[in-house]
Amino acid sequence: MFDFEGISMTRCFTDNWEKVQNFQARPDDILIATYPKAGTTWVSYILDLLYFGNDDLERQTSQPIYMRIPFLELCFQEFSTGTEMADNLPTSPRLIKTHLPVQLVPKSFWEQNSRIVYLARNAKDNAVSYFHFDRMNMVQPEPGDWNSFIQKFMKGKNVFGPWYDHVSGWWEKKQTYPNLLYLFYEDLVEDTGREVERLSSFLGLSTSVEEREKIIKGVQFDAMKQNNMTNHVTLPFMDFKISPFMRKGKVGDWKCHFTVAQNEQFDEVYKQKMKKTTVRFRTEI
Ligand code: PPS
Repeated sequence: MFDFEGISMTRCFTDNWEKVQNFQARPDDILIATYPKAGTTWVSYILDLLYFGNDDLERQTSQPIYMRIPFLELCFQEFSTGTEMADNLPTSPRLIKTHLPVQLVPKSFWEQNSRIVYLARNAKDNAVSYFHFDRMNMVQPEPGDWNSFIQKFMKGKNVFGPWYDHVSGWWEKKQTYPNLLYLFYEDLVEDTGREVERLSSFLGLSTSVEEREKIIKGVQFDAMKQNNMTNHVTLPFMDFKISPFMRKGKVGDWKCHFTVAQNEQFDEVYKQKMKKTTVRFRTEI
């Protein structure tokens, strides 16, 4: 890990930087932006089904979600780069994933006024999920034990930088960029149907009740965990014996990880780091 444009990064996300910065977005592109482990795959699959669920069976049964929705800044070994994959996408719209903080998003997305869906998750559950991901993903830095990991998280030294700045930076952007929908993981868990409706309406899609019901069923945690196109089992650098990608999918799992002392320290740091923003999270529902 090293400092890159003010945030911690690894080479997987910076080696293709010139092409990322110069990426040519289109007006109908939809950018899915998240801090890592906020529920990217979940909202990606919902969007994929909303647009392409009815008309392309092959897409749904033989293309893993990470092939359908390129990860813009990814540049890793023999895989095509995120920008190449996005440039070669045959679909309209193109759905594109990023974990970049708002200030590093290629400027063409703003110039083209592309629609952006940002999904945020409360810091405690996000940290727990990130910890287990770093344990099982051989490409990510070693997380150390849980206590070292949250110390690092509070200092903002994870890949893609501080959670605090990420969620608040995108929240501020929403105030001036109307084509940005800011969603919360906790709301998705609480009422997936309501959030699917919000998404459809933001995207100007008219979906029937039957279609929405089918989507809601397909994107439930257990369904996505069983679905090899969404559960990432096809990725060779993830060790599912250590932890599955579709791990728990819950709000409040942090309670099984934080000690009382860690929780108090976390709350104190949180208050400081988040004092200037109006974005509010629920750590339980
Ligand atoms: S990544 O690697 O950054 O793209 O990971 P990401 O997809 O953002 O986050 C993975 C976490 O999202 C949970 N998830 C879900 N929760 C509830 N319902 C559904 N359908 C769902 N799909 C994915 C996944 O389980 C990870 O969270 P944890 O807490 O680790 O289980």
